[in-house]
Amino acid sequence: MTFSHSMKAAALAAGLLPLVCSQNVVSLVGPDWTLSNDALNVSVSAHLPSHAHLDLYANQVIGDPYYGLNDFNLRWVAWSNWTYTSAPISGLDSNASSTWLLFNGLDTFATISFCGQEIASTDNQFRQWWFDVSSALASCTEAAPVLSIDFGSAPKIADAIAAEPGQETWPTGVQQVFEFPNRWFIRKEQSDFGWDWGPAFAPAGPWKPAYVVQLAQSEVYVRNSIVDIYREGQLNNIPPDQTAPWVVNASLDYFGAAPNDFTLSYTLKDLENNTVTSGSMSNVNCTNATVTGSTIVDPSMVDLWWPNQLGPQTLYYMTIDLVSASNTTMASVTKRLGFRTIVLNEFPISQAQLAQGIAPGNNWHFEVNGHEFYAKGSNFIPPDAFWPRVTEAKMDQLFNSVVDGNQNMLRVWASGAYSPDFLYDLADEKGILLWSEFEFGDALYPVNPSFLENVREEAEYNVRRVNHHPSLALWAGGNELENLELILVNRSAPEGLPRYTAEYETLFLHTLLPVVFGNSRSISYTPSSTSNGWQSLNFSNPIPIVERYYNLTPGSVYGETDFYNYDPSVLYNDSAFPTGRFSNEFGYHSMPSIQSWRAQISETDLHFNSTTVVLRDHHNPQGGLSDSNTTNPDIGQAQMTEAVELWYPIPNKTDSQANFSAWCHATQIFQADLYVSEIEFYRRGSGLPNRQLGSLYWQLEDIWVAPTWAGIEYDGRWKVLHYAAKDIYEHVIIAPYWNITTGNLSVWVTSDLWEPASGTATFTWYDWSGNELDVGLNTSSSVDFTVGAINSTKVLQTFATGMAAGTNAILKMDVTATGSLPNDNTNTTHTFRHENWFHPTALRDAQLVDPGLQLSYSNSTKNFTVSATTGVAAWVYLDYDQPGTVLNFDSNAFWLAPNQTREVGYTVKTDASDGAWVDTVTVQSLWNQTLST
Ligand code: BMA
Repeated sequence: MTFSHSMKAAALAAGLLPLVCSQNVVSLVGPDWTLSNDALNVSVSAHLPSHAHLDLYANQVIGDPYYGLNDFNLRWVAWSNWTYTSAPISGLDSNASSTWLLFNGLDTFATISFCGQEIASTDNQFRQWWFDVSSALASCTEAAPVLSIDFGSAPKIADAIAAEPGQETWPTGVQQVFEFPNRWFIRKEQSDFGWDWGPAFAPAGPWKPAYVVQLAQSEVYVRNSIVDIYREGQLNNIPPDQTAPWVVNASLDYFGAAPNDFTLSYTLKDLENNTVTSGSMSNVNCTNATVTGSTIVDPSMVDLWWPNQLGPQTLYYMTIDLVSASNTTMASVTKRLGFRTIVLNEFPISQAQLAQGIAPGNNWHFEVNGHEFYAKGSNFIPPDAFWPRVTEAKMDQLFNSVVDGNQNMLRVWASGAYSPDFLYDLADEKGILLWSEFEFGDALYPVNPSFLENVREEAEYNVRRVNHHPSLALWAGGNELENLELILVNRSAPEGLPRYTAEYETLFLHTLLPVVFGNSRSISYTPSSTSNGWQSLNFSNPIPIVERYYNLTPGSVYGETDFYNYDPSVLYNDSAFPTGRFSNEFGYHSMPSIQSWRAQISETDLHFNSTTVVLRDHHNPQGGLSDSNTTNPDIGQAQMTEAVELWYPIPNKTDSQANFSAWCHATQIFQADLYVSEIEFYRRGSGLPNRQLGSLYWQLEDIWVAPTWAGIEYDGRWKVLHYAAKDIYEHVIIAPYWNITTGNLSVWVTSDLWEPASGTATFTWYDWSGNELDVGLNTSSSVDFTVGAINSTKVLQTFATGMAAGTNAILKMDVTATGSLPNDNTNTTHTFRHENWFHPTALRDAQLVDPGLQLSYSNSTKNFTVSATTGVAAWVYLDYDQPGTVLNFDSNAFWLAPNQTREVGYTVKTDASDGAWVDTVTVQSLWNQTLST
C-alpha cells in the first residue's frame, strides 16, 4: 500500500519528525484517502492534509469555490458532514509495545475510528491530538487497519451549542456576525464563518499532517517541544539586562513510557554546521508528559538576530537529545533559532523621557535587543480560506514582498489560524517580526470550564510550538476587545459591564496570560489589540497585569490606536487621525485590479456595481464592523465611489472594461493616498510628544479577489498601496502637513535610523505644465537639517492661506541625507533620498495637462525608463497584463516633474509567459484616467 516509508524518510529529512532509533512512524500524509457523504451519495478520492471543499473541487463534484458567487452557492458543503477514510494502513509492527494516532490538527468536530472501533472525538481546530490505539490494534482482525474520521458541520454544531439551555448570551450588537452566526462558541478559525474581507466556507477536514506512531517498550515520542531563550533574570514585558548571559530552557512534550535515569544533552551549531557549544543540560525535570532542562550560553559565543533593516538575521541550530543511562538516544529534537530579546514596553514615561519632551503617560513600543525601533508593517490575515493549499513557495513570495516593501513587522491578526512553522521559519530568515495573537476577535467568548480548558490546551500547544522563533514578537489575547467589545457592552447594556469585563479577564488574563508566562520568559503578553496598555505590572501577584482600560489622565498619552473612518473627506485631514504611541490598524478598502477580477468572475460581471462584484464586497451591514448601523447593502461600493468622486478626475472611458479597470485603479489611488497621509502622520509622531513608534496598516494581503483593505492581491500582485507604502516606509522621508482652515503648511523630515542623519531639503513650486513658480511664500528653496535617531524635524514652516481650491501650484519636496544603517559594522556612510509632492487643490479640480509620458525598456539593463516631457505627471503607474505572471516593479505610483526620468527595475515572482510580459507593460498617470480610451 499506501503510506510509504519513503514518505517517512522524506519527513525525517525535512526535519518534520524527531529522529529516534527504533520507533515506527507511518505518515498518513498523501493521496490514499476517500472523502464521502453517504446521504449525498458522494465518495471521491481525497488527500491528507485537506479540506472537503478541496477534494470535492479536485474531483469536480463542485466548481472552483473562489469563482463567482460560489461562496454562497456552496453553503451546502458547510452544512453537511464529511468522512475521510484512509486506505488500509500497512507497515504496522505487530510487536510494538504501543501504537498511537497523532493528529497535528483536525478541523474541527471529528469522531475518529480505527479498525472499526471508535477512539475519540475532537472539538478544537487548533489543538494537537494523540490517542493510544494499542488495544484497538491488538483486537483488529484486519491485516491492515483503516482509519476513518467523521467531520460534523461546524455551523450546525455552533448553532446547537448556542441553543443549549442556560447558554451564555451577550447584549445586542456586541457579537459581530458576518455570515454564519455563533462562531464564538467553537474553537475554529473565526473568519471561516465570514469576515468583511472574505468568504464563508466553514471548511471541514484533516487540515494538518497525521501519523501512526509505534513505540517499543520504554520508548518515547516527542510530539511537541519548546525552547525559550532569554537573558538571565528576564521576566516577560520587562526590558532585560542586555549584558546578562543567555538562558536556554528546553522542554520536550512526549508520549510513551516515562523515561527514568536519563540525561538531556544539547549541541548548538551555526548554519555552517560548526559547533558553537555543547554539553548536558542542568535542572532536568521529568513528568509523565514533559522532560525539561536548561543551560547557560555565554553571550560572546553567539551573534544577535535582528529584524529586517536593523541588522543581520543570524540563526543557529540547537539539537536536544534525550539520552538513556545506557547511552541510547531515545529522542532528538533540532530547532533553528536565534538569540534576541524583544519586549513590548508599556512602562510609565520616565523622568528622563519627560525631560526629552515626551508627553506623560505610558510607553507602548517594542524594543529589540534593548533598542527602541520604529515598527513599519501591516496586518496579516489568513492567505487562503483553505490552509492546506497555502504553500511555502507562495508565502516565500509574499514575505519577500513584505521585505521589499520596507516592512519589519506583521501583526498576525487574531481571528485566523495560528501560523504554521514554515511561516515563522520564513519570517526568521527574512527578519519579519510576527506579533502573534490568540484566535479571538470582535466578539466576547464563553467562560464555562470546558471552554476555558479547551482554550488552555490550544494555547499551550501553540505557545510551546513556536516560542523558539526569533521572529515571534508578542502574544496578544485577541482583536478589538478592550477598544471595541467592552465599549459596545457599555453602550448597549452598561449595567452588564462589570460582569462582561470580569468574564473578559477570566479568559484573557486568568487563562491565556498564565500559559504565556508559564511557558516563556522571553515573550511579552497583552490581553487585547487594541488597548491603553497596563496600569500596573507586578510579578509578585499571581496575575501580574492589571489593565488600564479607560483610566486615563488628560494630557497623558497611552497605548495603541485603531482608526477607521469611511467618510472620504478624512483624506489629508490630519486632525482626524488619532494620537497614540503606536498604530496597529487603520485603513480603507479598494478594488482589486481587473487582471485579478478576471481570474475569479465572468467577463460579463466586470462592472463596478455588477451583482457579483457587489456581493463579493462584504464590507456591508451583514459583514462590516464599522457600518453595522447602516442599511445600505452596497455600502462598500458606495464609499469607494464617493472617495474617487471627491478627490480625483472621474474615470469615464467608452469601453466598459477599460472604464471598470480605471475605476478599480482610481479606488486604489485613494486608498494609497489615505494610507500615505496616515503613515506620514504616525511616523512624524516619533519626533512629537506622543513619541509614536509604530504603524501597521490594515491589511497586508488578500484571501481571495474582492474589494478589501489589502495592499497585495490574492495572486501576489501589488496594489497601488503596497508601492506607496514601500516608498513612505523608506528610512528617511519628507512629507507635508497642511491645515486647509488655518493655512498652516509645514514640511517635516522623519528618519527611523538609529543615528542622526544630516542633509538638505529642497522645495520647488511648479504649475501643472512644469513651469517653476514663485508663489510668494518667501521660503528658501533649500534648507540644511539634522534629524535625530528615530525622530522628525520641521524643515519648512509657512502659511499658505492664499492657496484655496483652484490654485494651480504644486510643491515638489526632495530630501537627501547621509547617515548610517543600524548595526552596519562596515561604518559605511549611506545616502538616503526621498521625494514627495504637495497639492493644495484636490486633484479632481487640478488643471492637469498631458505630461507626455514616455516608456522604454532596455534588454541589457533590464530596466524600464519612464519620463515626463510636457508637464507634471501625478500617480505615474506601470502596469502589466499577462495571466499567470506576477511581478512587481521596484518603484511605482510616483510623480514625475517635466524632464525627470526614472529607471525602474522589477522582480518577477512567477512568469508563465517566458518573458513576454515585458511587451504588455504600459504606463499611465492621472491624466489618462479621464481620457475616453
Ligand atoms: C478591523 C480588523 C478586522 C477588520 C478590519 C476592517 O476591525 O480588526 O476585524 O477586517 O478592521 O474592517
